[in-house]
Amino acid sequence: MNVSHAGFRKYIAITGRRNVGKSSLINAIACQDVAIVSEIPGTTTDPVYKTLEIQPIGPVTLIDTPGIDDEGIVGQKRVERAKRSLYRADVAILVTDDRPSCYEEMLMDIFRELEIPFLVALNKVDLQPDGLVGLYESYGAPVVEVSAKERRNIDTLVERLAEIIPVEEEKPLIGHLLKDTRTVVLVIPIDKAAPKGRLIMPQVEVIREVIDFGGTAVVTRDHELHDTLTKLSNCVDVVVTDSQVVMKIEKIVPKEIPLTTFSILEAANKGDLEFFLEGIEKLKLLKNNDPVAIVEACSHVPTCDDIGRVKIPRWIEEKMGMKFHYKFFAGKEFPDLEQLQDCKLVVHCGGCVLTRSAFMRRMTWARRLKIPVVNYGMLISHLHGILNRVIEPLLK
Ligand SMILES: Nc1nc2c(ncn2[C@@H]2O[C@H](COP(=O)(O)OP(=O)(O)O)[C@@H](O)[C@H]2O)c(=O)[nH]1
Ligand SMILES: [Mg+2]
Repeated sequence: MNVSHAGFRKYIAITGRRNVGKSSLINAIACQDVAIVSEIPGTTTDPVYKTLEIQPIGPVTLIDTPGIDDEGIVGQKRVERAKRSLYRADVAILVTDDRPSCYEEMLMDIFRELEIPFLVALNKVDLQPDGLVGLYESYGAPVVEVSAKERRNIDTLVERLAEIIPVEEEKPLIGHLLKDTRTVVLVIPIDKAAPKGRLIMPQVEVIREVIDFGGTAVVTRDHELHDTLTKLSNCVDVVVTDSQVVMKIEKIVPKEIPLTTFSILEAANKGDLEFFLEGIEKLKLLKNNDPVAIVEACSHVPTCDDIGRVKIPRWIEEKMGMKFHYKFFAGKEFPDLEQLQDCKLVVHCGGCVLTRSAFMRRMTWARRLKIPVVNYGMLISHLHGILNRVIEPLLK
């Protein structure tokens, strides 16, 4: 049985035509009246979120989506609205009480397109004629017969759901790069943008993992790196640097010593390295004045030499000879569909204030919107022509 690890809340979208029993099913799963159940079709007009804990899945948010067959909207608009309510979903339930119609087919197509695993809840089993199960199974979907009203088979439905929810494997951040010397050197420049008197999250996390793995972390500023490496007789497994000084560090670290950046460790740890590399490839397709979103997860006060607002646009102009139409976003909420719609690229910060799950959800969202994403650090390394060197240690 798949059990989600702590803190990773799963989003479950409950979809289907009007009046098939979506809201009733949410109530049955939650064992309480949370969604409005009514006999008048179309009561649920906007997605409604209900957060709870269900076993064996753990913390979940149930999304009660509006009926897909709403009369007011047709065609492409209908598809768009259905998709919109599904972008957050980790998994979906297609509720139905009848033979598959064009609406059920449309939803199954969307699930496949957005790569959302789903199952069919054949509801109102208390009223139903036989033979519907096979019809849905012929679409390759797992089917569970339930009665939301009588709370029949709900536990089986939840168990089947738990089986199809994708589980993210825990990956090490740096532990796997410890080799012979079990020593890493971390380069942390202390410039104007560095917070006073403390280290930032990715730095702390890397140090913590090195000692968890029984290794040694040597921490130094960029100015002292050369001396530090000499003192260690170059006997180190890897050097990890802040991306903002990577162009300078690359010249100091001898070629035989693996070099990477905090951003790359984070991207690899969150499973996004490949996705960001695709984003780097897509840079070639950008044209002058294309809209580009610069997205920062924390809302710090921008400094005069702010990385997102000043340095990155400047390096893009210097190295690519291009000026984009930048849209800046900051804060806990990822920009929504309208805000990102015409953007050709998202340049995202490392996301150190976000939990792993929150960050991955943003990347899933962007993937589904088909907007390429790069993170600050990887873009900086790419613009300075050293991305290959700094991703090399992670590709082994
Ligand atoms: N007989 C029967 N009726 C049900 C069942 N589940 C829901 N209903 C009824 O179907 C109607 C629509 O339910 P609702 O949950 O509002 O559907 P929604 O529009 O999909 O959210 C209500 O009258 C419910 O009481 C069931 O398992 N059996
Ligand atoms: Mg409803």
